[in-house]
Amino acid sequence: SEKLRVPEALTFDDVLLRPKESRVEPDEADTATRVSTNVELNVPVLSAAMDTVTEGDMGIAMARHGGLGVLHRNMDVETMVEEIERIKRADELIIRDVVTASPDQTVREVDEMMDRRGVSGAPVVGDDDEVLGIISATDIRPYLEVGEEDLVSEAMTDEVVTAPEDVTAREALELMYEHKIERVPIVENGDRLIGLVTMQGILQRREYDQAARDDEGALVAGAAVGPFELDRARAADEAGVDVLFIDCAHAHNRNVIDSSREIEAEVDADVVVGNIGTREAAAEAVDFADGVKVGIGPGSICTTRIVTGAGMPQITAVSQVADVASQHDVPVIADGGIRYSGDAIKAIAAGADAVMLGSYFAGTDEAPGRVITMNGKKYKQYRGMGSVGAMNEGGGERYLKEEEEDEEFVPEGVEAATPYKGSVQSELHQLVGGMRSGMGYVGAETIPEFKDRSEFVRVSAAGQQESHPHDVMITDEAPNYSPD
Ligand code: RVP
Repeated sequence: SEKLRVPEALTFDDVLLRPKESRVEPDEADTATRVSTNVELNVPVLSAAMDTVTEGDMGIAMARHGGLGVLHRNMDVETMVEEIERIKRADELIIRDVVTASPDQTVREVDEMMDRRGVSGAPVVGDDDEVLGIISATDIRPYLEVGEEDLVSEAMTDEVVTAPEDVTAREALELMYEHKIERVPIVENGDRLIGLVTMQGILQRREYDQAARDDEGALVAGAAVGPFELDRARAADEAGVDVLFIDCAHAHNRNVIDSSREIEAEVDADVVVGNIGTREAAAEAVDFADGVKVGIGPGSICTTRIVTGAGMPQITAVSQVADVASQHDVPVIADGGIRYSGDAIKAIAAGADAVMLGSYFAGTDEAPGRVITMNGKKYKQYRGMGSVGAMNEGGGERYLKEEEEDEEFVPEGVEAATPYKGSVQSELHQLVGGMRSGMGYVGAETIPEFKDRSEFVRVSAAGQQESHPHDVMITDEAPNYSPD
């Protein structure tokens, strides 16, 4: 029958990268990429918009290491705004939320306050925020025990070196060097305090030389919004989010596309539309979107394909969408199903510009939730946003229509536990390291070159078995491989 003349669709385990002549050492491979038309990353990796994966801590960690965290939307709009601001402020040169002292506090009061707020120095300001001096632990030390009731105005350093708002890190460092100081208050209109630059802050920024930053040097931030959540989209945009992700299990839906268009027209941030998995869906989305996200059912905690019978194996889905999106110069993100670094680089070979992962990062310290112990092993919770637990907390909209909200859920995800993994930094190191090595095997120095140059071979079941360690008993676990 016609109906049974069906096209084949492939996923990660069905293919391997064909090795090619190479002059590229893995550590020379450049992983810079675009996640959306206007936002660049230094590593092509995103953490999933899931309530057991990405909140502010993960967002900060991902951006510091060159990628992007996408905040989930199972939090109210105000909380999301705070989390976006937290990411944007994390590595700012100028601290805006400055801890200040007043001249008529006692030394003891200021000492306690600095302790409580975790700072080792504070500008001293008058009633109109004019800078009168600066007080640090060094100024306070001689007053301990004997002069604790003396006033700040006496103990502070009153010759203060300040700088204007447009100071660069280099200029601030020069001032600090010249005057042997560690803090420079930032002032406007002569002496009104508006911020503070610290030596500690500058050194911290320097540590993250791979960080993904916006034009002003702040970390990049991403956030998910429901396809009909115009208010959330506006609020996140105003808070300074760089990329908004329209978060929908099946974005190739008339209402979702129309509403996404409206959101795109209203915000300054880039808008990525997803998820999709076919050429036709891509053709609709690339018409207005700054990026498209691919994945119908590949997620580790996803039961969409089982429950609904619909889906698209991920390598085929990515390559179909990429065929269309590349003609419009719209970046593609491969979302879901990535277990190993090899899967991630295969997704890029299939045409993705970046990959999004949930389970890979859910067990790290930076993911929300606490560590649980079962049978002497450590785990963290990881659940689908279409699971009963997540939907009860507000994520349901991704998987069902609004009018169904009061009814019993038909979930499309499960709730699970995933091994505890420690810091996300070492996970990213393995993930990106493996991807670079993959670029080396294909002889490509950059992501665009790799997308062009890579070719797949088809793998049989026997070939697949050969790929994994076989006929041995693994004695020591590798940091980047565990048998499923
Ligand atoms: P994985 O990395 O395989 O764990 O997949 C993560 C992705 O799975 C998410 O980015 C999202 O697209 C998808 N997801 C999230 N919740 C569910 C679900 O409940 N079905 N699916």
